Amino acid sequence: MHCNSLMKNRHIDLLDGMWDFVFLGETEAPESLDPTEISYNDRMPVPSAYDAYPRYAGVRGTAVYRTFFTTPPKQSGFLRFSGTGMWNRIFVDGVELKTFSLPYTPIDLPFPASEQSKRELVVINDNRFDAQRVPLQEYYYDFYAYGGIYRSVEVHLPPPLYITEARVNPVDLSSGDVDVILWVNDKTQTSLSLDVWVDENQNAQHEVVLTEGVGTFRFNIPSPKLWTAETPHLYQISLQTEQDAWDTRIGFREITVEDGQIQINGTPVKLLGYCHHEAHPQFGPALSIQTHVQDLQLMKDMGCNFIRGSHYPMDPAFLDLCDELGFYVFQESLGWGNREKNFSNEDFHQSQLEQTRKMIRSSWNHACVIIWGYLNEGASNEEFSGPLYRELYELCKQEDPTRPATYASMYPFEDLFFEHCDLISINNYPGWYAQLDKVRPLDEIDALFDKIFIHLEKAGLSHKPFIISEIGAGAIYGWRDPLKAHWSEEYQLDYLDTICKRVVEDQRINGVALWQFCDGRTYSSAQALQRPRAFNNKGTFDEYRRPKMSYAAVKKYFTSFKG
Ligand code: ADA
Repeated sequence: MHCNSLMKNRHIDLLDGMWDFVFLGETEAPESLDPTEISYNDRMPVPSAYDAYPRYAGVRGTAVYRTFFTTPPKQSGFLRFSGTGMWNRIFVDGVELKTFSLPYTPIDLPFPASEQSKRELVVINDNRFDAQRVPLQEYYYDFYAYGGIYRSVEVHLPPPLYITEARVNPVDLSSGDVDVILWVNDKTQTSLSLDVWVDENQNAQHEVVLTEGVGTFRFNIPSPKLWTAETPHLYQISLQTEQDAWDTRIGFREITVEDGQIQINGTPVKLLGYCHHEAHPQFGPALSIQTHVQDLQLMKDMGCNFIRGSHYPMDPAFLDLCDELGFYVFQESLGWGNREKNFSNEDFHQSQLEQTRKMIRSSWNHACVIIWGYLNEGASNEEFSGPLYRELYELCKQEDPTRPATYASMYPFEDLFFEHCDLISINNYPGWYAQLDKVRPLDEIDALFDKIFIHLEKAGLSHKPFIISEIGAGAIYGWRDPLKAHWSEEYQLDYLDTICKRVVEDQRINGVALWQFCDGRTYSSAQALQRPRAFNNKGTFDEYRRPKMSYAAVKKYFTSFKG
C-alpha cells in the first residue's frame, strides 16, 4: 500500500519570480541568436507580458528571459510552460529544447540530465507578427497581442518511470464507475501496479496492462456526489505507484446534447454568462489568481453559470477556479476572423490542429469544461476553409467523445459547416453594427433572432442546440447621455436588457455568452478608429472591473432565471 502524499516522488518547483531580462529590439534573425552570448540589463517578473510594463510598453521585437533552477546531478525532468506569447525558443544549459509558437497553450518540454545541479533556463521570446514564425496570430485580431511568459513556469523532476498524462473519466453517474486511460514515459513497460486514492481514502489496487506506454482501467466511487455549476463537488484523485503519484481533480457530470437541448446530468440547462478575455490594462494577459477570483465572483454575483474563454485556451489556474466555484466553460483554441490567406497556409493549418489537441489534452480532466471550440469567426461561409473545420471537429471527437464541439460562427444564414458541430453558436451584433441608419436600432435584436430560427428550421437544423456565443454593445465607462446614444452606458443598458430578456424567455436559445465581461485593450493601429481609447469597450465592466449601468440589467435577468 502506498501512502496518500500528494506528488510524493515527483518534485515540482515553481519558477515564478524575478528573472533576468533584456529587450533586444528588432533583431534580424531571432532563430540564430546564441543564448550564451546575451547580456542582461534588467529584471522582469514571470509571469509577465513584458510589453505591458511602462518601460517596454507597446514595443515589438526580441526579448530574452533567464533564470536558474536546481536539479540533483544526473536528474532529467520537464519544464511546464502554462502559457506564452508569441514565439519562443527555450534553452536549458545552452541546449535548445524547442522552438514553438502556440500562444496561450500549455506545453511540457523534457530536458536532459546534467552533472551539474545548477541549471540555466533561457527563453528567447519574440512578439512580432510574422505569418511563418507566428502563424496563429494576426495583427488584426481584436485583442492586443503581447509578448512574454504570461503564465506560471514549473520544473518537474519525476521518478524514472512516471505517468505523463491520465484522463480520468466518470462514465456512470449512478454506479460511480470511473474509466482511466493513462500514458507513461517508458513505452517498453508492459504493466504498472498502482493504487487509486480518492480524497483521503485508498480506493483500490490495479495491475494495469500497458501497450506502447498506454493503459486503461476502471475504478468506482460509490454513490458519487454530482458536479454542477450550482453544486461543484470535486473529488481529489491520486494514482500512486511505487515511484510516482499523479494527481488531479474530477467532477461527476455528464454532458448530453439532445432534442435541441444541452443537458448536464440529464437536466436541460440554459447557459448564462460572458465571453471572458484574460486581460488587464496594467498586466495584459498575465493575470494573477487574485484577478481571476475577482472576475469569477463578479460573474457569480450576476447569476452567471457560463464563461466562453475567448479566444484562446484559458489559464489552467482559471479553470481550476471554475471547477471549484462552479462555471460551465466553453474552452476554445486561438483563432479570430481567419480568412483564405490563413486557411491556405499549411503552418496555420497544422498549428491549429496542434494547439487544439494540446488544449484538449491539458484541460481534459476539468469538470468545468463542457464545450470545445475553435476558429472564432473564421470563414465558415467559404469552401476553402472546409478541410480545417472538418478536421478540427474530428480531432475534438477523437480526443474527447464526451463533450460537444462547436465554433462561433458569424454567418447564421450562409454558414457551410453546421453539420460539423454539435451545437450552433452564433456571434452577432444586431442594433450595434446596425443595418439601418436609425437612432437606437434596438428592434433589430429580436428581429434577427426570429429570422435565424426560421432559417435554421428550414435548413433542418432545429434539432441542434443554439447558443449566442457573442452579442453586445460598447459603452464608455462613465459616459452618461440623456439621448442614450451609441457608446453611452444607457444604450448598453437598454441593449443588454433587450437581449437578456429574450434569452431567458426564449426556449430555443440554450445559452448566451455576452460580449464581453470587461473592456480590453485592442489594436494599436488605425483600426482603433472604431475602438475608442484603443479598447474594445463592450465590457459590462471597464478594464479595472468597475461596473457600468448594464450590470444591473444582466444581474436582474440572470439571477431571476428559474429554468
Ligand atoms: C467579434 C469578435 C470579438 C469582438 C467583437 C466586436 O464577434 O469575435 O472578438 O471583436 O466581434 O467587438 O465586434
